[in-house]
Amino acid sequence: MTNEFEARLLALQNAYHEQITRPNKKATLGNGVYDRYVHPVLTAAHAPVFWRYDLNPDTNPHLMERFGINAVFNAGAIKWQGKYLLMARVEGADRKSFFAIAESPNGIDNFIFWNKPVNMPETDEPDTNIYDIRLTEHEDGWIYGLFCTERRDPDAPAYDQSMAVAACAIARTKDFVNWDRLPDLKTPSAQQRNVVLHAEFVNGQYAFYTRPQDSFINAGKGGGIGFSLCDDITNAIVLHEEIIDNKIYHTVYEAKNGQGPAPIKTEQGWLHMAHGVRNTAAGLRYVLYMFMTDLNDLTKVTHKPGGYFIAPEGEERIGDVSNVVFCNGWVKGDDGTVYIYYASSDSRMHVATTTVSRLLDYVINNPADGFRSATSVNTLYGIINHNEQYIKSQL
Ligand code: M1P
Repeated sequence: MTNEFEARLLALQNAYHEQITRPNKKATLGNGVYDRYVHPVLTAAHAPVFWRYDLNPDTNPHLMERFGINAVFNAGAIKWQGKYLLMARVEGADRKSFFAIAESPNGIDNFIFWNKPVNMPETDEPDTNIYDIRLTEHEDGWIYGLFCTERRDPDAPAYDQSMAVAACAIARTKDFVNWDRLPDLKTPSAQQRNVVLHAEFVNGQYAFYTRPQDSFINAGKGGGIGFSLCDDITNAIVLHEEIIDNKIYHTVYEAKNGQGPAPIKTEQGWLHMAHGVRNTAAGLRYVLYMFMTDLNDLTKVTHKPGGYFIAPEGEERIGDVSNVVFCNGWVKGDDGTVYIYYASSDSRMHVATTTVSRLLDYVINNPADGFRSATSVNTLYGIINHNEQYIKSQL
């Protein structure tokens, strides 16, 4: 081993160590609904040195990176055995994504990847790319991971190497190391992404949030967040998708939307996080929004504040796919704290913290979208008049 090799190895190990030990702290002020944090919680730089480098000086005398990690984003989340786990979409320099689990003792910093990425079994139809897992601890006793499996469209002409088919893959585990892969979900729609399993049985059946779409990128005539039931998750077929939250003209979810993680149960309803997409001259803009569904009728949206809950801000706005925030994982702590894990610009993971009671206040009391400029002004007049009366009452 040369001095140069040794020095380089030490520098790489120090850089990695700095990432996994850096304390995180709340950003100042915030909006009262949630707190952002100063540092991302998981990035490509969190990938262990022994994933990226051959550490043997005989076979890698220049200590070259042998396997580049491009990005770490769109993570499923769960609290398991007292630890906060993120099951991240790790994307190599070769553009292929896979899953790897990182754990933290407190949910806001010190995330460290387990030694090996997840070795996800395949069906008879191999996956070209897998991503965006949603973890659900189901009342049947299994922990399910529903994720997107992408394969080249079998009908694509040779000249088109982009046409793809997205479908919902289903796997389940009890330890996050050994996974059973079940057949992909079958639905009436041509393609599916952003499919999520509800944690409870509904009328004795498994319940899915779906996102029907006509083609790989565009929701087309499909779109909206669908709701479907099926008897057997080991051969999951749904015959009907009821759209519970549609895309709507001139909103932040005009072009498409998708359920985030599985909804959180509260005494007042199910809290949902979702992403909404609109088109701009600079490309698609992805933001997060929230709504609540009825405790007993999951197809009924009872509350939905207008606009976005989180939009990309500052450095979050820049990355491989800029102007994107995406959330497919959150954790509710026993004390009511909610850890919202969101990715920015398909590049890195962040956390925002809040509580169930703040989210309920937000969802119930923040004004709904009136869908027109005049209704927005009307809403604002209501707030201003209310404040005028309050200020007068204090004089
Ligand atoms: O690039 C932004 C996101 O695009 C897709 O999401 P959706 O299906 O809602 O358009 C996914 O590829 C997602 O992973 C990605 O973050």
